[in-house]
Amino acid sequence: MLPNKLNDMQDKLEQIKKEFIESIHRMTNRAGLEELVTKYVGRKGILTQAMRQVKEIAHEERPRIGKLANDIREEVERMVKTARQKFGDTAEAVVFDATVPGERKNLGHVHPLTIIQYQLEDIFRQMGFMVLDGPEVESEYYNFTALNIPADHPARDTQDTFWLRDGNLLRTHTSPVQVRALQKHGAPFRGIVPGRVFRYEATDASHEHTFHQMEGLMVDRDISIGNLVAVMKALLQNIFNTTVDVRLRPGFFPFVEPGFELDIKCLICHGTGCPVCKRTGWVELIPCGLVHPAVLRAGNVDPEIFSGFAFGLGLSRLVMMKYGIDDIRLLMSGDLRFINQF
Ligand code: FA5
Repeated sequence: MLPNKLNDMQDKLEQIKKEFIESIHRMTNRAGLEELVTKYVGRKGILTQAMRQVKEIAHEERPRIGKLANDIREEVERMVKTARQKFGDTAEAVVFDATVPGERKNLGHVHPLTIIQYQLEDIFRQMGFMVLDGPEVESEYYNFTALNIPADHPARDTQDTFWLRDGNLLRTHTSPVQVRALQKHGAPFRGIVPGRVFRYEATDASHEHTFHQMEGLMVDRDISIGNLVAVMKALLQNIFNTTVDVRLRPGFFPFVEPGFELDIKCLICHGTGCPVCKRTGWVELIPCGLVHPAVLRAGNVDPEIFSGFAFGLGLSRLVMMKYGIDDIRLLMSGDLRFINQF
């Protein structure tokens, strides 16, 4: 081979090396790196082909140029190995680029009913109440009879009931858990029971067939209406963070004596009258009273020793008052335009 051809080959190899080094330094991801590897050391790669031409060089110069080509190839392979480690093992791996805008993940969030339920649970836990659950498919005994509502009692008619074929029913209120809890835990007892209840009734702005209540029960020695009022005040102050107008009036429930209705001034119309408060300016929120001795006895608690108070908060209505929701049916509608406002 002529000397200038020899120099050409040497220059060519040096040039290939220079270009490869520049390219690999600019590389930002694994996929690009693999393309570069194919371009230089693939079967038809630039360096591979140049190495084949080494055979054409004069015999005596071949070892020197051959060594140069091999050295370059080894260096290329070393650099590729280091780059592969940097970009990770898979072809998809990419380098972290802090300037790329983040991907917005569509996370779910807690339903307004659950927000208030959790808030109530916190308030009551601080006052030493346990949080309980109870069955939604309930027996007639726990839903009515144990609560001092015998089969022929007209109070059964005030809670229109979904009866099941087997004689059980969908619980019409959370009160059945009062007796279940006393039977299980005995007295003294403090507990709340948030949960879903069902009534076979026509729906309107403040009535649903499926809605949420939260039962509260405190049984101990010398429990009075004073304890009941103090706990109701703590509940309302914590939820509303401000004073709200309430009124306490007599109410009849066979499982309390005396019984009350605690109403809150409607926070939708501020007392002027609207469909939610049926134009009265007041919303029935927390029926309550002192636990009837018959209920304590059903729970195996001696009414001569213990007394207690109970309440049945209309949780769905509380949520409506808290957030200014003017139709209860929105709560369970599943409409994301509504849900996403919370
Ligand atoms: C009861 O369910 C009694 N168990 C409450 C109770 C417990 C009284 C403990 C005394 C001691 P009432 O049927 O009034 O009572 O319902 C309680 C609350 O649930 C009502 O004040 C109201 O806020 C809510 N409520 C009742 N019916 C519906 C309905 N269809 N849709 C939405 N909320 C309702």
